[in-house]
Amino acid sequence: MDRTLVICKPDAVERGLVGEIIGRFERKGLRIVAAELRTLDRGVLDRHYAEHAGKGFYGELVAFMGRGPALVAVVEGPEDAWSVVRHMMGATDPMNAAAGTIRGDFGTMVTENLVHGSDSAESARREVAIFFPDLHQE
Ligand code: DAT
Ligand code: MG
Repeated sequence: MDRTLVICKPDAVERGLVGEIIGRFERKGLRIVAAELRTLDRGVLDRHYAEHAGKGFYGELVAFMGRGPALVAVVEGPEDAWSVVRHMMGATDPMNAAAGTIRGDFGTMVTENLVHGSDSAESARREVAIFFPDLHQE
C-alpha cells in the first residue's frame, strides 16, 4: 500500500467540510491510517512549507494555516495515493480548479483552499514523517 499526507486546512474545519473532504477520499477507495485535529505551530509549518519560505505569500500562508485546528491525516491506497489525492483536490487556485474537485466545488480563495496533499512520493514520505513521526513507514 502507498501512503500520503492530507491536511483539511483550518477553513475546512471552520466551515464543517472535514467530513465531506475525508468522505470523498474514503469513497474513492483510500483508507485513513492516522488522523488528528491539531493547531499547527510555526515550527511545524516552517518545516512543512520549507519550499515556499521567502515567497510573497508565505506570511499569509502560515498565519492562515495556524489560525485554528486542522485535521492532519495519512491516507493509503494501492498505488500512488499522493496522485489520487492531488487529482481529487484540484488546482491550487480554486477559481481555476475543475468542478468535481474539492477546491473546485468548495473554494474561491487561493490561500483558503481547503486541503493539502503531498505533491510526489518523496514529498509524501517527508511530510508523513513530519506530522506522524511515530507511524511505521514501510
Ligand atoms: P498546493 O497546495 O496546490 O500544493 P503550493 O504548494 O504551490 O500549492 O502552495 C502551497 C499553498 O500556498 C497553497 O495551497 C496556497 C498558498 N499559495 C500558493 N500560491 C499562492 C499565491 N500565488 N498566492 C497566495 N497563496 C498561495
Ligand atoms: Mg504544494
